[in-house]
Amino acid sequence: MFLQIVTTLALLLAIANGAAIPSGLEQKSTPDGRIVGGTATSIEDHPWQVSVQKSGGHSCGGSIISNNIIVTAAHCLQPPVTASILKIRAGSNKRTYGGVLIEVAAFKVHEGYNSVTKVNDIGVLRLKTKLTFGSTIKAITMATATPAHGSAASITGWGKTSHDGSSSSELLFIDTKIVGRSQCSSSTYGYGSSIRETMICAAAANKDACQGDSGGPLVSGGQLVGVVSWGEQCALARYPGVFANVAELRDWVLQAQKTV
Ligand code: 4AZ
Repeated sequence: MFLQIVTTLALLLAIANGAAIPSGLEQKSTPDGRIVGGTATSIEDHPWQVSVQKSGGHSCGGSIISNNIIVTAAHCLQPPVTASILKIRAGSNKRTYGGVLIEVAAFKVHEGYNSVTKVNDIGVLRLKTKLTFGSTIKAITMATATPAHGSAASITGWGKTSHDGSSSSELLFIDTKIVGRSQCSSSTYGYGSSIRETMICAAAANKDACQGDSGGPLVSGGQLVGVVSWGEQCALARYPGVFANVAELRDWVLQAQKTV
C-alpha cells in the first residue's frame, strides 16, 4: 500500500516535470482535436471581441469597428431574429457575465447574402448606447487587402470546443494560418467550388473555429481580415474554417454603418 502510494506520487511528479505519460494513462483526445484546440485568453488581448446574445444567451461572436457598430455574420441575423431580442456583451472574457451588456437599436444584413452558398455572410449591428473605449473595449480596423496565403492569423470565440462539444464559458484563442481562396478550393481540401468570392479560409492542425464562434473575428497583422462563417464540422484536416473576406466586403460595411 505504502509502496503503491510512493510509486504513484513518483509517477505524478515525473509527469508534472514533463515526462511522457505512460500509455493507457494519457488524456483521451477528441476526434475533432479541440475554438477547438484553443487556450483561454484575456479580453485585453482581443478588446474588439464581443458576444452577440439572442434572448439572453450567447449566440455568435462579433467585432467592434466603432463605438456603436459591431460586425458579425449575416447567418447570425436571420429571421426570426429582431433587434429587440439582441444584445452584445463587450469588455468581458466570460460569455455570461462581466463587461457591459448593450441593447441593439438596429441591424443590417448584406443584401447579397445567400443562406445556401453562404456568400456575403456579413452584417452590422448598431448599438443603442455608445461603447466607452478602454483596455477591455476597443475597435479593430478592417483590412483593405486580402491577406496572403500562409499569413499568420488568430481566431477567438466562445464557441464549441469540439464538433460534438459544448460552448466555452471563457474566451478562447487559437493561432492559425490563412489558406487563400484558390488553395482552399483546390484538391488539397474537400470544398472544391463551394469556396466562392467573398470567402477566405484558415487552417491549423487540430485548431479551428466551431459552432458559436460564427460572426467573430479572424485577425491578421492587427486587422480584421475575416468573419467566422462556416465549415465542415470543426478542425477536420481536409476542411479549413471558412470566413467572410473583410477586405472584399469592407466597402459594404462602410456604407451599411452609415445607414443601419
Ligand atoms: C457553425 O456551425 C460553424 N469550422 C462555424 C464555423 C465552423 C464550422 C461551423 C468552422 O456556425
